[in-house]
Amino acid sequence: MFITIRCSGPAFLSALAAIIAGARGADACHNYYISINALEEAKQDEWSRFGSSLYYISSRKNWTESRQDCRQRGADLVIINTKEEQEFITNNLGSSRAWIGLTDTDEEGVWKWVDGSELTTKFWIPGEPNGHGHENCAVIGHRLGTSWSWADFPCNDRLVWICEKPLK
Ligand SMILES: [Ca+2]
Ligand SMILES: [Ca+2]
Repeated sequence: MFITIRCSGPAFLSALAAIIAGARGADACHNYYISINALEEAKQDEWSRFGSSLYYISSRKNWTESRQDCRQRGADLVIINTKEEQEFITNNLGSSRAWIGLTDTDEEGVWKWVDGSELTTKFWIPGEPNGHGHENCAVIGHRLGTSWSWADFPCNDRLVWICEKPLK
């Protein structure tokens, strides 16, 4: 069992999202007949660049474990500051939901990014966040009708996640 991905950047992220979503098969830039270990190894050092940051899309963990994974990589969960960054990520996420670095765990209803900054530019879908004290971590890629963007989810759900780190 093996995985080979002969592409990088957004194409790599698309391939990865397809794999995570359960795709099997091959195309021009990748073929994936996977063992989980091989997938983990393949992903280990695969970062994608956009603007002045590098991005990494992972397998599935809860929010806290996801953040730990990012920090072990010298990064943190993604902080989304602009519409363009939001679009870059949604375009590369495929059909997955993923944790982002946004939580209201410290104070219910007060959403903060993992760097401590307050939430200013928001991409909540209509009706979200709606989880009150039960949903304190934010995901990107949630769908509700025709809307597709952020929602609050229970922090212990196991989802893929997105790390971000500055280019050195
Ligand atoms: Ca909450
Ligand atoms: Ca919610």
